[in-house]
Amino acid sequence: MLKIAIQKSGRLSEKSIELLQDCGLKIDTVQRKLIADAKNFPAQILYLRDDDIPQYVADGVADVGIIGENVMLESGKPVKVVKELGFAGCRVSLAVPKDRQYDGPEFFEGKKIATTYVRILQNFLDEKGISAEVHHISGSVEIAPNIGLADGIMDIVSTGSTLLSNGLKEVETVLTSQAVMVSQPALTAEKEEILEKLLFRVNAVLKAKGYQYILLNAPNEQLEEIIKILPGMRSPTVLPLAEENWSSVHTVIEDNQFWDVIDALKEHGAQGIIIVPIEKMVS
Ligand code: PRT
Ligand code: ZN
Repeated sequence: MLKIAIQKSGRLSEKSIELLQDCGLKIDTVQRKLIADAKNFPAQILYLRDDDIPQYVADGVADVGIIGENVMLESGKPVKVVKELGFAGCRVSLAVPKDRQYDGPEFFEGKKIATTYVRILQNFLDEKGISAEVHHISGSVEIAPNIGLADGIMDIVSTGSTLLSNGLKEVETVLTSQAVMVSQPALTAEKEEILEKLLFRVNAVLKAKGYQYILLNAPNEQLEEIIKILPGMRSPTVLPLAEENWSSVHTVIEDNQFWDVIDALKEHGAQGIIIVPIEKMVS
């Protein structure tokens, strides 16, 4: 049995559940008790606060967990990243009031900085050889400069609108973060085997997310050119159409490549172009 810790409620919860469900795990999402069994996979889901997950995984209460890299690094717990999951992307950045002149990290020498991420901030300051006063705040960090509590802050930034609406500007990206699956460094052979199985499925799901399936009809005399345009995984499938001298071409393309090739495809007479999402991809 593999115990998988995910965030109970917050920015990571829905995506974590969706990922596990896409991997074929049947999870009861209605009740969200502390622990629930997956019905058709040897796993148990633990719903926790994200900040508690590194500790639980390090202690072996959970075997793996899904958290933001920021939370993992801030915890300083001995857990290892087994898979980058590509969602909940954000930056952990330093910001100062927008009218302050900023010429580099030396700005913070002798200044007060408010943050939730004390460890990450201290590591950054040590690396730059800067000594500053670090104030730990657990929420609404962005208001600290306005109420005179700090000269600057370090916080999570996604679109930047929170900083903007508080009259702050982002001046240093200390860390870029995404959701990751972490595990205990020493799993038993049995758990390791279940994790391998899960990771195989996770890879298939994530890989499929970056690709689309394209189908189109092409006049035979243009087939060679059209195939050259399509940046497929291997050579595309070509099937004859009922209409003479026409073929149907199927292949896989990367998510955003479609718009790069559409004009060229049309120029070579491609018609009936269909793009469909791929659910799983195993290569
Ligand atoms: O209750 P629990 O402790 O489990 O959850 P939480 O409140 O600590 O975390 P939650 O659910 O807010 O975030 C979970 C994880 O999502 C974080 O640890 C990050 O890894 C990731 N993440 C991605 C974000 C954001 N984007 C984000 N934008 N976490 C927080 N924010 C907040 C940020 O704190 C700031 O207030 O959004 C604001 C900034 O957003 P912009 O778009 O205005 O820049
Ligand atoms: Zn949290």
